[in-house]
Amino acid sequence: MTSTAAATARILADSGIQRVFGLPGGEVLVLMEELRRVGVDFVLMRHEANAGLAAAVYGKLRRQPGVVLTTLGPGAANLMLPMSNAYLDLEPLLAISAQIPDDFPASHTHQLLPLHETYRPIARYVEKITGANVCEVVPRALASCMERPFGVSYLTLSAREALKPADSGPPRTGAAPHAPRADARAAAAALVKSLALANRPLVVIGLGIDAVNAPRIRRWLTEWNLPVAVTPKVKGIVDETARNFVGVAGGMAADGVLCDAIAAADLVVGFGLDPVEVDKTWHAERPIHWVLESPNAGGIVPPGTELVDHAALTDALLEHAPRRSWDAPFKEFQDRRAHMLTDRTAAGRTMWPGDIVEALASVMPAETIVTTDVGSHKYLFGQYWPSREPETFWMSNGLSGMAYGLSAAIGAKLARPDVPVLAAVGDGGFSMNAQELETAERVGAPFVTVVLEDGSYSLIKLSQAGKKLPSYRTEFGPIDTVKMAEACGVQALRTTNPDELASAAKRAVVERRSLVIAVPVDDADYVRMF
Ligand SMILES: Cc1ncc(C[n+]2csc(CCOP(=O)(O)OP(=O)(O)O)c2C)c(N)n1
Repeated sequence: MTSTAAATARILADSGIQRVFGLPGGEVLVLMEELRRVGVDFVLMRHEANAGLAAAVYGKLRRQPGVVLTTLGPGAANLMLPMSNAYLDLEPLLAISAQIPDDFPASHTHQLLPLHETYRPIARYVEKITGANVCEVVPRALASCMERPFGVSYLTLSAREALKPADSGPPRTGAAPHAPRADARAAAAALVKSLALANRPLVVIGLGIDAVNAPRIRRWLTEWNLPVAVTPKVKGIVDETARNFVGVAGGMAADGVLCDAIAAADLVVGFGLDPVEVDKTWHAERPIHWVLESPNAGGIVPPGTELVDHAALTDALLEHAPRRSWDAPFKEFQDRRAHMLTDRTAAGRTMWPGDIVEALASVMPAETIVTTDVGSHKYLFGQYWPSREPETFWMSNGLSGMAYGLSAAIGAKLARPDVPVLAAVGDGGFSMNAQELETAERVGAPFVTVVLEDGSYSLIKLSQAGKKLPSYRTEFGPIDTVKMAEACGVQALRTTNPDELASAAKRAVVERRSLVIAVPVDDADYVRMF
């Protein structure tokens, strides 16, 4: 007899899932044991939210759903953050939790929550695993996560059901039919025609892009010498050190410059552009030539837009020669953007934030995966980290939830063990989940963490000032970052010198070990960048 837990584990293993992230309770121990038996590693983390965030990054990098497993009640409740993040940041996440068995008496209310009802609005597939349906619902949940745009599935399995015999049956994939697609050649011809009329075209690439298409899109942009901006979560899809790169549009530092650039464009091509990342309204006000191959977050397709296969479209575009040439039409905006990083007029006494980015970028290899937490430092790195390769920059942006940076770094390092990983986090976010540094050490996922220490939730403090409110309860007392890291078994140092920052980071990468570098910053320095 195969138990329902064993069948669940077998289906996950047969689907290529090698790791499940989570934090257990008594109700999931049988499933955990079955996972162990089929060779699926359980990545034990110190908070379910962190486990879910790490799982989704791990999964997306491996082109499969990330899987997080929690207990019922409080463990399941802690899934709200990562499931919301995966929902709004379009990351593939299968969340599995325990639940009170259906046949418990109605008087049993301890830890009973309406979990399916709670998560149904953000999970596209919600189901209870039973012995009768396990061979159908687990494959279907996995497949649903991978339907573009990626998203969330949620399954519950009670401890009692886990032990019941599973009906055998060939797993059904439950793959969704493809949405109808426009003719790629016709779509290419229409875009070529629009571009022929444009004096200042700007291609804005967004989260609806598949990284596998990066080489052909880069080739088209280069051959046509087209100005290009990206939204934060696809940083690296184009080489940000290239001449035609205009900047990162979507609420990062220098956003005013990017908004001005978009306003100055006479043609905006939204290549996989998903407004879920944009905290302004230009996407609704500007006419946009949409080039989408899957719906945007929330299943939205702008009226009149036909979906088109990006690979076929770009191949068709490459058959056309540009009908005109553009000579850096956004140079003024590119110069303004660059100036904001280097203009130290009235800089504070601590390390200039721009120097932190430059020092690290000068030593970290191009393939380094950078993760950020949420706050002023995200705006800084999101705009100015010079991403050079696809899938090398990870932030929470659709949701913008703190506690992402370290969790994402763990998921990224486990998915790409040969690539250096750098987490840039604020001292507020760091204190939310620094304990995961111990997880990283224990599971063999070393990375470099830079903690920008300003003693405040600076983005919120700056927002208070912007609203002419007094600074109130946005500053906190010091927790020694170095001691905190050391308490988790990770070496750490504090520096005020960019050269020392660069050489320490480089040494840690060469020696393949974790290092935490605390860098005091003055939050006032951010002001002129935003
Ligand atoms: C979970 C969560 N809680 C609150 C917020 C609101 N918030 C956005 S940025 C920020 C400040 C973060 O402070 P810190 O991590 O020190 O980064 P800094 O802004 O100083 O760079 C806060 C509280 C959020 N985005 N996510």
